[in-house]
Amino acid sequence: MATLRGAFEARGRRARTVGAERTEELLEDLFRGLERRPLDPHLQKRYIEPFRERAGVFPQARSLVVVASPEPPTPVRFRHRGRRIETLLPPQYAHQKDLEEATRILREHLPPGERFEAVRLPLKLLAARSGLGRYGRNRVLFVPGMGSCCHLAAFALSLPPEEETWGPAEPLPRCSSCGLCVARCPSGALGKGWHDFDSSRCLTRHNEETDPLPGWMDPGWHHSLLGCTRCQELCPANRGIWDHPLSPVDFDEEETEGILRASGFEALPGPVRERLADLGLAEDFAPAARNLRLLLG
Ligand code: B12
Ligand code: SF4
Ligand code: SF4
Repeated sequence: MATLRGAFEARGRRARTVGAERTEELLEDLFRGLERRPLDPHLQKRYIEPFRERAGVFPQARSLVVVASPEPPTPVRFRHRGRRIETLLPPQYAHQKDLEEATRILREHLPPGERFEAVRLPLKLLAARSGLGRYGRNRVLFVPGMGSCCHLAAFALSLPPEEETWGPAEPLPRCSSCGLCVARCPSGALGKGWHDFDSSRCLTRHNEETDPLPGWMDPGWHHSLLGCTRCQELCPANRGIWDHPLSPVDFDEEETEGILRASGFEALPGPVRERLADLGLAEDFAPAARNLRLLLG
């Protein structure tokens, strides 16, 4: 029978399995690092503290599988008052289909009676420590063949791990003679050292939320519906990958006006909702619409 790793690879993904008991080591590693270099308090509360609950790691779980699915950026184009506005949605937002496919692969591969659950854990660290990828200086994880254009997900399984690779998180070797991402970061969130990252200055920290943008942030820095592409788009490790985006998604004059005026996602016409949902922007509709207003100036 093919391995689980092989089943993911056959469908264009990459995966590693480790013992479920690694969860403890993973969280110790993360929280130890955070004591020395704390994250923005809002991010810590919203995303990091919930990791302590080990959601999805069910009591009988014997392994974790971490999966990288290729996901290049998506051009998203609008027409507004005779102008054409071109934006690029960074990788990882339009991931719903990737998750569904990963779930399908698990369902097909696992023998009847075996169980799996999606888990909520620190995915970059899990991927780095299991040997699936390496950290770039931009703090994003690079996976062979996908660069940083990938969505990460992890699942707990009732099966034992197939073959475990577990070691320290490793940096991307080419970063030591590069540093382009540091120079490109518009807000100074990235510093020169490996661990120099001020998450409170990252554009993504603010433009994924509906709170007013901080006064120090130049609205002209925004260039995407959500997130920011600057520390990935010219990265040499993404060459030949970043420049093969997914098919563009277009919104005409009327649809763009509708997005700008809508009281919420549900108020939009069905076909517009569908396209936004495919882009992963249903839940984040409010910040995305605010960011579109910024892009229109
Ligand atoms: C919180 C969060 C954010 C926060 C904080 C970002 C951050 N760097 O932590 C904000 C909102 C700012 C954010 C932004 C982005 N995010 Co985010 N985010 C997350 C989330 C929910 C948790 C990440 C986390 O654990 N952070 C805590 C920090 C402390 O962990 P860490 O960076 O891994 O660092 C620890 C160690 O690994 C080690 N370490 C750090 N750097 C290095 C370097 C080396 C060389 C070594 C050896 C060790 C090491 O030290 C740290 C302390 O222990 C994950 C989803 C998930 N469940 O994991 C997505 C996730 C990490 N985000 C993702 C993405 C794509 C982004 C953006 C690129 C989005 C965008 N702009 O378009 C940006 C990138 C910003 C950046 N330069 O980091 C993807 C990353 C995919 C990938 N290939 O790496 C994830 C995995 C979501 C997903 N499911 O795919 N994100
Ligand atoms: S731009 Fe250069 S330094 Fe930054 S992640 Fe890519 S290779 Fe590393
Ligand atoms: S996502 Fe943008 S703001 Fe955040 S670190 Fe990267 S370049 Fe800087």
